[in-house]
Amino acid sequence: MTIPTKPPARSAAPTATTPAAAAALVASGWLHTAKFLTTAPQLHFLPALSVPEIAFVGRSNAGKSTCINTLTQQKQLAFASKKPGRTQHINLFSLGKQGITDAVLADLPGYGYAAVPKQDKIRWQQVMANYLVTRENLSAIVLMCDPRHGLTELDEILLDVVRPRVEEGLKFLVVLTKADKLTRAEQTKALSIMKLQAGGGEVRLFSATKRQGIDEVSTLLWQWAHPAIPGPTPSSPMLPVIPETQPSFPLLPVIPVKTGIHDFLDPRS
Ligand SMILES: Nc1nc2c(ncn2[C@@H]2O[C@H](COP(=O)(O)OP(=O)(O)OP(=O)(O)O)[C@@H](O)[C@H]2O)c(=O)[nH]1
Ligand SMILES: [Mg+2]
Repeated sequence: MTIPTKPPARSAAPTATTPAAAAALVASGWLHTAKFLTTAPQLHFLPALSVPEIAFVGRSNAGKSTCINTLTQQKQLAFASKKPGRTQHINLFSLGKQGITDAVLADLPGYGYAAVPKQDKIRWQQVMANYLVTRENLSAIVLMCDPRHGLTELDEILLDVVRPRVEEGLKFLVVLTKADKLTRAEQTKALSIMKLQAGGGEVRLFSATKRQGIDEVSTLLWQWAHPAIPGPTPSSPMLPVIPETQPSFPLLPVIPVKTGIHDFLDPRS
């Protein structure tokens, strides 16, 4: 007599138990499609694109490249390094299922690293300011900020540079990086301080090492890149829809001293 054997258990596909988890699954599946698209030392080398572009900006060493690698679940898509100033070009990564690009992530060079020669610093800050002001398909900015340092003068100048575009509808998110370096209480405090400074704008805690905040940030980026779709898939209205007519984002109180792009090129930084 042959004993019927049990069919081997199938490896379970990831399932979501809540609408938020379902949304995060869709968002991370989308982010995992990231592919290197191009790198540009200057703005005019970037291809003109019509899909939404989401730029990661912030101080050198804040964790921009690491965040991109973590969200896309790829170890070396963006170059991350202990040595500040690792990213020196604007690097674009395309996203989209079935090979159809529907958004692009941009990893920008960091600013504020003291050891960079002055001329290089000015050149890079200029490239960046030009990018933020003139890149037509730029639809969202993720400002990476190490909560142990808070917003620096250069971050605030960057906010002033992008403020007019944010008021016209550009999405804005502050990611508090390296949250693993803070205690729970410090994280809560940093989050509420930044929320106050961001004037009601989006703020999230994030840690690449502890894999904290990945779902929240992924879901938000997915929503921003797919504003016409009400949920993670057209048939499942799971994500809260971000109203198209959001009130203009007040960000930070206007800083009276430094307000222009030229101040962003502050050679003292
Ligand atoms: N503990 C901890 N370290 C992190 C985290 N994210 C990044 N780092 C570390 O911070 C350092 C800088 O990370 P990068 O991702 O290269 O920073 P960047 O903002 O891209 O830097 P530039 O390219 O110089 O502008 C690296 O040593 C990373 O391993 C995090 O969430 N937690
Ligand atoms: Mg980098």
